[in-house]
Amino acid sequence: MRLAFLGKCGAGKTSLINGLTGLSLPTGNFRATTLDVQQVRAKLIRPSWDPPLEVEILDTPGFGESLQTESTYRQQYRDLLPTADHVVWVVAAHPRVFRPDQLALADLDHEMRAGTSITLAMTHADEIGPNDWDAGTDRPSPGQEQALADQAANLLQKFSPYTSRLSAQDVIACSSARQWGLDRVGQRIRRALDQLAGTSAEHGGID
Ligand SMILES: Nc1nc2c(ncn2[C@@H]2O[C@H](COP(=O)(O)OP(=O)(O)OP(=O)(O)O)[C@@H](O)[C@H]2O)c(=O)[nH]1
Ligand SMILES: [Mg+2]
Repeated sequence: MRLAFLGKCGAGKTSLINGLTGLSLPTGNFRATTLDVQQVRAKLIRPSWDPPLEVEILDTPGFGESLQTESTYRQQYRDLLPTADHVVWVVAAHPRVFRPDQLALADLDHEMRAGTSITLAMTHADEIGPNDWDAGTDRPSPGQEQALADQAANLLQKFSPYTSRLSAQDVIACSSARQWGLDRVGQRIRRALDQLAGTSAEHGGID
């Protein structure tokens, strides 16, 4: 099974891959970091599943970084998307600008195969307003929980005109920095792959 991770530059694609697999692919703090498509075989360690599911992962350079990189990257996405069994679209929860995602999705949705579904991973959940992560329980504060629910609905509304592959259950909030919500992302991916493989088995736990 082949998973393609797409999203805006710096959205947290590589960090999420690392969190789901235990890999240590390079991430960057301020500058575009994944500059070429990276293809790696890895085991999904979230949620824990015996035996662990081995998948092929395509990490991609982020769109929206610059006018100079845009057309090259778009062509790379067009080339790889027909080969993907599932797409993890990574979007940071806190910014308010989704035009680059809309443009990319409008351009790329028809490149995906008919049976390919999308997980919308809403990363950086720890940074959404009111930015008061509950350090005691290591999870979003009640205010952040509300903001994440609102933002999930907002994202669904923003993305839905450009794809019919998304419903409310496909939008999953998570934080790679806090290792929160990653089991739910893994669970959603596995459900999609199970469906593709023609099984309805449910596996693993949810954090
Ligand atoms: N607070 C917080 N920081 C995160 C999270 N996910 C990623 N980051 C940080 O965001 C920055 C960018 O993360 P990357 O994983 O490199 O993002 P990317 O989408 O792969 O970036 P490109 O490869 O440049 O497109 C890094 O400093 C990460 O540590 C998160 O959930 N919460
Ligand atoms: Mg990256």
